Parts: sequence; structure tokens; C-alpha cells
Amino acid sequence: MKKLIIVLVLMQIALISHSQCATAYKDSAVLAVVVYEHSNYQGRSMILTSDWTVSGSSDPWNDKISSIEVPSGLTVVVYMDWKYQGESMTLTSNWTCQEGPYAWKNDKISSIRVFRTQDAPLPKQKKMPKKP
Ligand SMILES: [Ca+2]
Repeated sequence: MKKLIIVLVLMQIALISHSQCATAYKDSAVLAVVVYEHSNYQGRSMILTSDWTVSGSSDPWNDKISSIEVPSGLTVVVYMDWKYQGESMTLTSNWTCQEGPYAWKNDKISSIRVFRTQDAPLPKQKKMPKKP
């Protein structure tokens, strides 16, 4: 009898952990942006599911971001200053500081807005500054 109870308890635990896995899987389907400290999606990372701004110049993420993963379906606007101020760039796909016309934005991002792509504002047309 004791053995049967133990088996039943173990089955119960197995069932509970299985349903928790299913919930975790569901959560992982939420669209999220991942920012990285280094280029090519390396170093420390932070997951963003909504707008983010540094808390101040001493924020550990201030002027540190060097690459960003943007999943299909999301558009992000990154700003050079906190609270969505300063120069911005719009990204609809992954970005790393080593490539493209926005390479000079490395270690300058201080806030990010996250939109579902259908709700995103049109990107501003801006002349790119020349590299020094
Ligand atoms: Ca960096």
C-alpha cells in the first residue's frame, strides 16, 4: 500500500511538472527583443518585451548596447538618449554594430521603444553623418 501511494505521488509530481513546462513554453512564444552588450549577440543580454529607458547615466546598460535581436513581427526604435530622446534609428530585423550604415551607433543607445510592426511609426528619413 505504501508503495502504491509513493507511485501515485510521483505520478502527480510528474503531471504537475509537465503542465508547468507547457506554460513555460507558451510564455516563450511571447515576442521579445534581446539586447546584447557586445557585437554579434555576445556578452550580457537583456530581454525587452516593452519600452525601456536607462534609469540614469550610471545605469549599467547606459551606452553599452552593441547588438540587438529583433524578431519578425516587432519593430524597435532605438534612441541615443534616455526617455526616447535624441537621435533615433528604426530596426525591423537584427542589428549588430559591425555592419551596415548604423555601425556608429555602437555603445550609444540609452532607450528603446518596442512596437508590434503593424503599430510602428514610419522611420524618419535622415541624412547619415559622416564618420570622423
Ligand atoms: Ca557594447
